[in-house]
Formats: sequence, C-alpha cells, structure tokens
Amino acid sequence: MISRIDLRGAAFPEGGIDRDLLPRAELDVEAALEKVRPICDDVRHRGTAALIDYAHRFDGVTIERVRVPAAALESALAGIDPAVRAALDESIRRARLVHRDQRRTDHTTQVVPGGTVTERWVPVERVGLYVPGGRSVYPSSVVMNVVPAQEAGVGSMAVASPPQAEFGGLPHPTILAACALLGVDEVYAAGGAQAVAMFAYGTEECRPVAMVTGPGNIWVAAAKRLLKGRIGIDAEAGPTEIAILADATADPVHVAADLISQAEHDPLAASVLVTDSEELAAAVEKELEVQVGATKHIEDRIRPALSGRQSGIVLVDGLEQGLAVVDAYAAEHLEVQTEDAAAVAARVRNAGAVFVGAFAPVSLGDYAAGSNHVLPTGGCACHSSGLSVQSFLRGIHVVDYSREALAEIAGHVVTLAEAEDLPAHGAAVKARFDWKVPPSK
Ligand code: HSO
Ligand code: ZN
Repeated sequence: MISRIDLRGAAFPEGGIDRDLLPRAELDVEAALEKVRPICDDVRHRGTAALIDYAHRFDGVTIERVRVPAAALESALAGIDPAVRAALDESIRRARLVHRDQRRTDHTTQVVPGGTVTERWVPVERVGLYVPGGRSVYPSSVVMNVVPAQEAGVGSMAVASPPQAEFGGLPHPTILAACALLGVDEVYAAGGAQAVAMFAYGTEECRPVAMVTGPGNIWVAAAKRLLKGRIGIDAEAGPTEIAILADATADPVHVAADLISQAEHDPLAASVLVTDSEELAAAVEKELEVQVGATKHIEDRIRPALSGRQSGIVLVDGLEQGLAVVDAYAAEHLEVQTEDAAAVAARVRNAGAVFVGAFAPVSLGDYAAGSNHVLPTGGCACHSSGLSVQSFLRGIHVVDYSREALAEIAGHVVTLAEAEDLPAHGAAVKARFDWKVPPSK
C-alpha cells in the first residue's frame, strides 16, 4: 500500500539532499487563480448580493443574509454535546497557556545618548478567519486561529464558514458553537474564494479586514494568493503531512497509527516514514494493512493518501542521513521516535512542529497539546513558522533622536545620501543645522 524509497548507499551532499528525491504532492494553485479572479471581482462590486448568488451556486442553499444571527450562535452553543464542549474548553485553556507566553514586550535600544529606537508591537486591528465546511468541519481549527489572535490583542475578529444546506444555510453548528465558546460573535455564512473576497473588500454586512487566516481548499488558497498584499495572510495551507523519523526502538503499532491518522484528512495527505531499520519498515507495512482495515475513511482518503506518490517509507543508512532527509523534507509535522528522542529532536532544523518520543502523537497536537496546529506545509517549514501570536503582531520601529544625537551622525547620513546620488536626503538633515553639516565628533 505504501511505497519504499531506498536511499541507503546514496551520496548525501553537504548542502543537503535533493528534495525532488523525496515524496511530495503538488498543488497547482496557480491554475486556480484565473477561476477565482472573476468571483473576487464580483464580490468586490456586488457585495452581499454576489455572496448570496454563490451560496446558491456552490453550496446549494438559498440565504437572505450572510451574517449569522446572534440567536443561531447561542442555540448552537446550547446544543453542543457536553463532552465536546468540555474537550474544547480544555483545548482552549491549553492553547491560551502556550500562546500567552508568546506575547512580546516593547523593547527600547539606546543607540547613542539621546538617540533611541523602540520596537513597539502592535496587533493587527481586524482579522478574518476562514473555517472550511464540507469534508473538514474542524472546530479545533477555530481554536487554533482565534486563540493566538486574541492573545495578540486583535480587537476585532470575524469568522466565515460555508453555508450548509442541512443546517438551513448556516455554517456547521459545531463551528458556530466553537465561535460562541471563544467569544467570537461576528460569523458569516460564506465559503470558498468568495469568503476571502468578502473579508478583503468588505460588503454591506462585513467591514473589510487587514488579515485573513485559516485553512481551506484550493479555491481559498488561490483567493488568498490573489488578494495578498491588499490583505495579509497566513500560509497557503496545503494537504496535511506527517513525517516520522524512527529507529529500531520505535513501536510499529504507534508508527502505523500515526501515519494513518494524518492520511485520514485527505487523499492528498502525505505520510512519510524515515528509518534506518529494515525490520521496522517491514513491521510498519504489515501493521498498516491491519490497522487500515479498521478505519472509517479507508477508501476515500486513507488508502489513496498512503498509496499516493506523496507518501512512502524512506530507508536510510543511519540517524545522520535520517536527519538530513527530514530536514530536506521540512514536514508540517515531524515525530521523532528514536532512542534519545529529545536529543535527536533538538537537532532538527526544518519542521512545522516536532513531536518527541512515544507519547506525543500528532493527534495530541491537533487537539490539545497547547501547541498550534496551523503549520507550514509543502516544504515551507524551511522558511516559515506555524501560526502564533507573532503572526498577528507588527513590530513598529519608533525612532527618537535629539538635536545633539542627530548632529553626531549627520555627516555620515549626508555622505551616504551623496553616495546614492540622493542629495535631497542629505539636505533634510542639513536643513536642521542652518544648511551645514555639523562636524562629526
Ligand atoms: N492535522 C491538521 C489539523 C487537524 N487535525 C484538525 C484534526 N483536526 C493539520 O495540522
Ligand atoms: Zn490532523
């Protein structure tokens, strides 16, 4: 069911191994751009009327307004299964603990006497969160997006999620309940590219936002790419990935269960095992066959995900090569199930999140570790981080210099301005000193 890639004996160049040797799905967001452009333009010009039309066309529902009434949020919260509510409460509590610690304090550097630069951290004023509907109804993703924004101090938040025919044109009730639990009262029944356009341009019902975050399908990713610049975005989320770096000490039952867990998201999800143990590889292959039979989403997602070219078991010569492979792969989630797992995990350079040892499966992080589950996919972990308080903050440099402090550096500023053939830049300094350059001390 899962293919093998044997890198044993292969040369491992110093600059890292070639990513193309490793399994990975490709998502052609570029091709979707032309399809979403007219939709975004339409929402820009016709606002709510366009959203109502798209709800009819894409979601098969007739709605009269896009904003979800407060009463619907209240009744969703009242109707939520108490066990789900308790689990969400604990997930929120843990996420808050971790994200609160990510807050940043302003810092002032005295460059010279009388000359300071302060970095002032200011939250984004208003954020729109997209929450998918359909196959993936994830209240946990509401938690993972809303908590860091709230802890960053974002003042205004709106959520959009597709209208569902079976719920009378409202988003899924568990999504509504999660919003209510988190104190988010501005929710819209809008999905796909049109929801992102609603956030970016604003409509009669929805004030425009400065930033849009949250997972979504290819249309959502394309709309984010299209509107980026006008709005800030988090990453363009691709299909979920799990990589596991394991040696002979790993338990094949755990390894197989964890590979299957993320394959459950999507037929394009990637499950990659990197190991130097032929025995483990064989035992995991066997175990996959056994466990897959007992899963719910076997034919539509798990089997195609595990047998797709994005998944595989990569055989390596040893731990050093294993680390080189996982660094080159830069997985969204990386589990380290080796001897001395913490020490091995500390050497990992590229991963969205690292899960250490036998008792930290990715599912724990998906729901209730306290960590964030919105993480860079598609190899983006080599340059980006997951969602955090920092994602919602901007650092503003505040420059405060006295006359004396400016005088001291004026000569160098004028010199650099002249070197760049921008004499008016230098003049702006000279104007403050009777058009002369004060002698540098
Ligand atoms: N593993 C997904 C998040 C998720 N899992 C939501 C379950 N629900 C991407 O990190
Ligand atoms: Zn998951």
